Amino acid sequence: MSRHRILQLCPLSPVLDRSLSECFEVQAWWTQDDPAAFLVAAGAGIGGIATSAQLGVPGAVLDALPDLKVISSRGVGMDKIDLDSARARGIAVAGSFGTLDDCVADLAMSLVLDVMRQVSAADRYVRAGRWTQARFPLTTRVSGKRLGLVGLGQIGQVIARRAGGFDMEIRYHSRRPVADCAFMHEPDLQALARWCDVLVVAVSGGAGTRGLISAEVLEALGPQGYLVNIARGSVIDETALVSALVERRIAGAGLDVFADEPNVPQALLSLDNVVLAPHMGSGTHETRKAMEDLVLANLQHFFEAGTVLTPA
Ligand code: 8YV
Repeated sequence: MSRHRILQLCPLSPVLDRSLSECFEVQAWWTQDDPAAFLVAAGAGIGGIATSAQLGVPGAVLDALPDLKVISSRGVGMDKIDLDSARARGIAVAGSFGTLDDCVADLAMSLVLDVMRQVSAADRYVRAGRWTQARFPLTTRVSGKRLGLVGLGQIGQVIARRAGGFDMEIRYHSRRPVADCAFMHEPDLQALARWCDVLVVAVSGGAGTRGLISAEVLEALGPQGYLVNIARGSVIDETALVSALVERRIAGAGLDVFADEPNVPQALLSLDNVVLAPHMGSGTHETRKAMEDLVLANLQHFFEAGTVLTPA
């Protein structure tokens, strides 16, 4: 029996790459000398795509695959996949939903703790031998403070649970209030920023949230307020954020995501009130394995049963 042909857009992991090639006839898009010519010559008959949230599916690839039926992505961010076009063509789209919420929420809390208690800065202080000269300056208490969540989806809800363990008071902003939710919904994002001690961004990326954390929101957060972003760089007006941090118009930021990854604004590198992480929210052995297992399982389930297990 001939195997289903899938297009793999990027290397995923040695184990997953091998499993995909064992189960399907895989065409490796990223190894093609002329990817556009390859799609013209070999695009027909390709029924599936394996990709990652970071890469998504470029529009030109989607357009060049007339027989595409399923996209399976490693990750939950769908901001680089044109879901409307996929839906219009009846293409099933799957993400790694349900696998990474804990680890991303853990990292969000790490950044909250680090930027407010200055753990990374203190580590640099000790290593530089500065403790022998002077005591480390006082930091900011986390327990019992006010945490404002931008987005209360699956990851946001786990962050809220974690923050509850630190006796934090929680309010959230989203387009619509979440049903049966104990936390107060704040329809005005600037009001949430004014209210909270730390604003944690956990909303989906994409056109609908681009620049949501604007200069005005940062101004409302104010010189005592901290910002943490584990969502997408695009959600924040990064130019406004950099000047707010440089000029200390907000207290600090913990950032796992950036507008132009892996490039981080140069001005942030020398600031001690900023914690910088290399988009590693889901990056644990356990979670990446679960995500990768699901990339394969979604494709297999689709070709056997016509549906994906974790649809977008
Ligand atoms: C990963 C992510 O960094 O799930 C997402 O949307 O951004 C992260 O989990 C990455 O996309 C894994 O491929």
